[in-house]
Amino acid sequence: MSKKNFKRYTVTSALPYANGPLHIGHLAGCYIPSDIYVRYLRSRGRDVAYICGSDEHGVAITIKAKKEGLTPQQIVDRYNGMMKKSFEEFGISFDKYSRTSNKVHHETAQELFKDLYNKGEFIEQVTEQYYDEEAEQFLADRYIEGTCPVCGNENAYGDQCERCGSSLSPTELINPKSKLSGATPVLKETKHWFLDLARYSGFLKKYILEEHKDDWKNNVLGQCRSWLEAGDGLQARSMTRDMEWGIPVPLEGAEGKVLYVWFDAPIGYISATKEWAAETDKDWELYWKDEETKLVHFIGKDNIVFHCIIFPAILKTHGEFILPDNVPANEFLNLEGDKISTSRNWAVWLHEYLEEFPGKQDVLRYVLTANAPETKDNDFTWKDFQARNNSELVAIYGNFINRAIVLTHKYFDGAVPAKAELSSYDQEILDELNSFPAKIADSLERYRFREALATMMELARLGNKYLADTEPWKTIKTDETRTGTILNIALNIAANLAILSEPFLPFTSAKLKESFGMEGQKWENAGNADLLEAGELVQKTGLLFEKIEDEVVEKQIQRLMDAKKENELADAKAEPMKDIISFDDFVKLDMRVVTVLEAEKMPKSKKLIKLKVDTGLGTRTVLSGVAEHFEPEFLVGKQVTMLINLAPRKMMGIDSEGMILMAEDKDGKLKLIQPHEGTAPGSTVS
Ligand code: B3M
Ligand code: ZN
Repeated sequence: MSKKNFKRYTVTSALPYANGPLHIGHLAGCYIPSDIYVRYLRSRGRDVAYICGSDEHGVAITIKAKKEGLTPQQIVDRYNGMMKKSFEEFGISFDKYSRTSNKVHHETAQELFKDLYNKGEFIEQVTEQYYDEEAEQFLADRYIEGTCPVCGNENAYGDQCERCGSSLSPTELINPKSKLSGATPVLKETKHWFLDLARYSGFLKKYILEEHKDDWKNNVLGQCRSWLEAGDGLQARSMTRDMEWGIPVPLEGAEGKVLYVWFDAPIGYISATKEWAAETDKDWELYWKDEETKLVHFIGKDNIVFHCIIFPAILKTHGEFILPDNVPANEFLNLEGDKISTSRNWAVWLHEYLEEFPGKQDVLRYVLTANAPETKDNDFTWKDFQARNNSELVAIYGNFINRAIVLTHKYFDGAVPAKAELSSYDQEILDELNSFPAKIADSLERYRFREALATMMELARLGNKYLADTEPWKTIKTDETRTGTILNIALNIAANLAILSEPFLPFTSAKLKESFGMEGQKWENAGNADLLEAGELVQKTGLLFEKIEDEVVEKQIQRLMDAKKENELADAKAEPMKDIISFDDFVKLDMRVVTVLEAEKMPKSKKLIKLKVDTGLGTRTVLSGVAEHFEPEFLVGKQVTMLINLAPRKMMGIDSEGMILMAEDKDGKLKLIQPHEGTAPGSTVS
């Protein structure tokens, strides 16, 4: 069970690889939930360090660099800047967004590695690892792809299958292929340092399966259990790699080797905290070593094993660090029924979203929270986005607040009217209002963000219902005092929303707080109808949310359909079609069935066979590049197709008078094109 009251919080969210722009899957996976949690904690006056940064090492980066013909440094510089900007634009309120290429981080990771080394925690082992003979390089992790032995996914990585979440070692893959050259890799010996995870299994079982069995999420416990209770136990994992890009292994005899990215990345949380502390005059150690600090890691489900097994094992072995109190991992968000994929452009990119929907960050934050993949994979659809905007944010939240403010301006010149005698219905509403902060807080403390958001919206619904039931637009005709009471209560419900919706809708909350002149108000102030005092002026907010029309979302859907079409083309098994030609062009080709009379290999040529063929118009000599596919004897007597009016070409001193046509499949295998039964040489083909 999570203990007691904590004095401070260290909250992290997974360090995204700096190898591409951010999309909605990132936001929904761990950045929005952590930001909601942290904003809530701050509103409660808690001491928080909210830490993140770019993960700049590992094969994900070097592969991207290779693809673009840039250096890894150029890649991480580009995407670190882009990601940082997107986070800021969406209000993800990190206290520190750092980078794992920073010096502090290199030093911190090396120190921790050294510490484990000195304690004898590593098994130093020469093992056989996959090596690409064409690229002359060992193939770490994602440089190898193959079929997952667990679920059959043909594109599993050497370290992990993204489809079923299994953690793999490269030699487990069926049909391994090098991502560098496409070649089948060979095994070659190399020395590495392995963390013997089996040593920690007793401690990990107690820490996770006993101490946290009641407060960690089921999806997280489930994965941990399958690891910790696996028949063959936890396998030793290498914490080093043969690569150039990364943090050098700080040992003698380890030249050309770097720390495994999953060794150094979580340590990035610590390094970033050090940087933040130095900038703000805090003591970083309190945030990582004091038992009264609550450490919470927000991640996606593909990162569970690293945060729940490997990183705690490292922290525990070091001895001075606290362990994560919780690791609230989300499942995956899909998009319109398909897995989000960067390479297939099947994503909603954050920077593109803002171009299409400027100023609508809160709408996306809202939809991604309402539909968060908290307990199972979930689907983002543009129709759902539109529906939630129009029928929830506009029709409920926005409508309520707008009515309260507009009516106050209409009847009371924008000044909060006084409350007079309360009806029993008013009292009921106020009692209900009073219960909201604790209800929402309770959900948030248990990482149930959808539930918390739904409860916040219940309050907006309550406000709407209150206005509908009390009808101030009618009472104003007869009873101004009563109308004043109603609007006072309605405005105070709106003011409560300004506080209680802040974690979810920070931009909207800021506008509201400004309208109400309540900038400093925090969670503790909420729950009552005394937030706004009689006589205070409230400003009009303008439209908080506006309706999204069909054309707008249809355009987005169309964009995705275009991407799908492009993917289908790229996936097609055959070569893409060449440019269209005219019929006149076509009839210029004179193709005939010919019979092979003689065939012999050309001396000194690997590829060429010299053929003598009967074209029906006479015999001809043709050189054909098929020696690697057919034996000359095989060809003799065969009928094949030939282009007979191709201008003669001289090859190796011989005139080749035409071209034998062949079918070639994607793997480059050649097949003869033959009539299905014997036909006279010289028969035309058209
Ligand atoms: N960069 C994995 C990922 O982006 C990795 C997370 C590191 S958290 C320490 O999925
Ligand atoms: Zn799998």
